[in-house]
Amino acid sequence: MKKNIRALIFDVDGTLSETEELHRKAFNFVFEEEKIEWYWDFKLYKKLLNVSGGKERIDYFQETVSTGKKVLARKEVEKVHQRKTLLYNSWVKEGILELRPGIKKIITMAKKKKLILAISTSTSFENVNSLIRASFEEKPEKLFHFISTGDLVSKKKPYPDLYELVLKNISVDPNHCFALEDSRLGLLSSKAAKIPTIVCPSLYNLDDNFSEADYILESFRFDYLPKDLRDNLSS
Ligand code: XBP
Ligand code: MG
Repeated sequence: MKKNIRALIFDVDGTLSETEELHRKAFNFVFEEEKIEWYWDFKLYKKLLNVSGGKERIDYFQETVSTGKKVLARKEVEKVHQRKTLLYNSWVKEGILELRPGIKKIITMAKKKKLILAISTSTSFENVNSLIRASFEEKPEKLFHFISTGDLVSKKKPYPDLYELVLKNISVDPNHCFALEDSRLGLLSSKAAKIPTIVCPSLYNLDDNFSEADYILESFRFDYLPKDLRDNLSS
């Protein structure tokens, strides 16, 4: 029997768009500006992505990966992260990022079918806003019924809080939703909220373990989507 899908819940970083290289560039830019002697290369950043949220990532780096000594106090972490967010947003507004192939079509078709669309992301509303405006020329609130962002919860992914906040606000049974994710932390978060999840790994997550996923895709392009989702989008 065809699954009746009422809502699609999108992760942002790595799912809507391959954003992490731009986040990394922004972090490194600020470290250099502030004369902090850190440089996060691809390999190191991959490890740091085990922690979601930019500020949490800086803390994890200084407490665990780096010397184990805190170089930056809380206030300085806040300052670095604020500047990083400003830079990141200025680049996103210039149109540097593209949506991942297939994403625009899913969103456009789902809108036509009057499915409920929502967002669940560890990043900030500010970052979501710039990406959506640059990609759709629309306010995110016009496309998405509810936008669950890292600033609204105390526990980001892999905890279920961001997804549970979406479910509470859209009032849809998780079995009638699909979460779309790109990473193991994201998958653990959506599954902890009992939401069937489609994973299409992003650049940094190609070799992650996605055994709990309901579907693992090579691409978000229409032809690669699970039949249940294709049927709901087109019938
Ligand atoms: C991924 C993240 C984010 C970004 C940085 O979020 O962990 O932390 O790397 O974001 P998701 P901030 O996949 O849930 O969208 O620096 O704004 O915290
Ligand atoms: Mg992600």
